[in-house]
Amino acid sequence: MSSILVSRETGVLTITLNRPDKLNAFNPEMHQLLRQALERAHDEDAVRAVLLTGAGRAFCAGQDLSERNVSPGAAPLDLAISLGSHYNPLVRRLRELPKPVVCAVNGVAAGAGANIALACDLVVAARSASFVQAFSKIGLLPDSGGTFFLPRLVGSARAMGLALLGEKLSAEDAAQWGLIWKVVDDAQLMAEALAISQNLSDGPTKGFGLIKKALAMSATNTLDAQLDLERDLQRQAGFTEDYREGVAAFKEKRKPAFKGK
Ligand code: T3D
Repeated sequence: MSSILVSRETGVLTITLNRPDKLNAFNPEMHQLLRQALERAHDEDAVRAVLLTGAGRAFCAGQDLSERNVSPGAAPLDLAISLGSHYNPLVRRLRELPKPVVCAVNGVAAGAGANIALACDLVVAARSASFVQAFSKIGLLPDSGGTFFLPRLVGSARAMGLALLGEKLSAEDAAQWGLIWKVVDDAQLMAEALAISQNLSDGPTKGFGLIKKALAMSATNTLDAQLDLERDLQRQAGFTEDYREGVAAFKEKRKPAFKGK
């Protein structure tokens, strides 16, 4: 059984983390297959939105700790190698993918699993799901962008509490705190996440890519720099076929037929 399942329905590429007996914890094979799936999402024009979810009762428990030999006498582990070769490229790929990525958090999202969910563009969680910055329980700090995303999403007081205490945050609280887009009943999760993904896949893909870029840059830009960036990106957006179609459809009072071009 592959540790990553990939399927495409119209413009949506669904990627499922598939190590349910390990709560979909990451091992090198899962990293490699996920990387390949995201490369496909990047390269295939027919893919216009990505939906990421997990199989079984968890979304992802972060790094598979059974792969870490910490027995007395074992050589010290250089975790920078793991972050540099696996987790950091994954987060960069998700953020830089010029297409929207929806994450359907079907259960617990812990450690890097929580922060990979937060690296996606829209997070929809099942009511029974939870988010755990489990790192501090094993002497680590939040990685996979956690120290970047958390304070920006929920403010520094809540970010610090989540990171230091490593307690489970319910999906309801995550939505209320602004950590995620929305929470839905468990039975509705996949239908809702798929509907959002399909809606996005019918949208102006190039414009969506520019929205991702502009919001990412706003984290560090001054207002002046951001205004200049908006001017430059809007120039690109205005040159797309989808912009022409959007305006034409508005004038003709019909639904636009965007092509992602
Ligand atoms: O090393 C590097 O590359 C550095 C990068 C690190 C990135 C990270 O993600 S570090 C953080 C790693 N993750 C964790 O510390 C989370 C550990 N897991 C938990 O805290 C809890 O299991 C959960 C909160 C995720 C779920 O709790 P619960 O009560 O629902 O389930 P459970 O009973 O704790 O776990 C169920 C099984 O899954 C259990 O196995 P067993 O006893 O039934 O055989 C448990 O050991 C296993 N499991 C859960 N998480 C992991 C795991 N096995 C391996 N690795 C895991 N991360």
